[in-house]
Amino acid sequence: MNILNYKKTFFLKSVPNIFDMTIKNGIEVAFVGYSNSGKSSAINALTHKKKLARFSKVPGCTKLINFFQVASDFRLVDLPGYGYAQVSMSKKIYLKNVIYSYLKHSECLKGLVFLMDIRHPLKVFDLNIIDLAINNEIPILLLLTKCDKLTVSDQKIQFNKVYKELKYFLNKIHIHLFSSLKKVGITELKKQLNLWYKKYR
Ligand SMILES: Nc1nc2c(ncn2[C@@H]2O[C@H](COP(=O)(O)OP(=O)(O)OP(=O)(O)O)[C@@H](O)[C@H]2O)c(=O)[nH]1
Ligand SMILES: [Mg+2]
Repeated sequence: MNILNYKKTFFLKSVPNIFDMTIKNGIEVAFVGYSNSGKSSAINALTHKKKLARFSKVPGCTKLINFFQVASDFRLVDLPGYGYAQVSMSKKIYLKNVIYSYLKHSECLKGLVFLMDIRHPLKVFDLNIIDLAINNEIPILLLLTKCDKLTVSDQKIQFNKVYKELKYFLNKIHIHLFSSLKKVGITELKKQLNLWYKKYR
């Protein structure tokens, strides 16, 4: 039975930093990944709303932590993307701190949806965040995004590469192909969110 109706999701609030978030109860699942990896598009695809999480052709657009309410006790969190080349070093460090402090200090975070462009997975900063999440016992759903950009055989090659690299963590990380454009992996994403919600509510 589908316990959550993602179509009912609405924008709740944006904050520059976790310490400005006043709601401290309920369950949160955060979407994290490089700038342009497809976080906002995934939230839009999941909720069947074209512009809920604003997405832009200009990467690096999302600078705030954006909260979306699916149910009174369940929120999706769109974290700022990291690693956008055009951003100054001081801004990069600032964004990294925003993301790290959210991951370390959110009392509501119960799962991480980790988005990586299937063509460029497991970059250094991705690996740092995976480490941080594992050390903080936050389970991860890894989505290899924009899979529509590769042939099926190249998708398999990339999937296997990531699978091998993360083989020691596969009890904590699930990996799926994903495309917001072609609606690949959305059922798996919903299933995982529903599981986390059921487990922690
Ligand atoms: N082909 C294809 N393009 C996609 C897909 N998902 C996102 N995109 C495109 O990739 C670009 C970035 O997508 P966003 O969803 O804004 O990425 P983001 O991770 O939210 O980026 P930041 O907010 O900068 O961190 C946009 O131009 C999207 O249209 C997909 O599944 N397939
Ligand atoms: Mg975004």
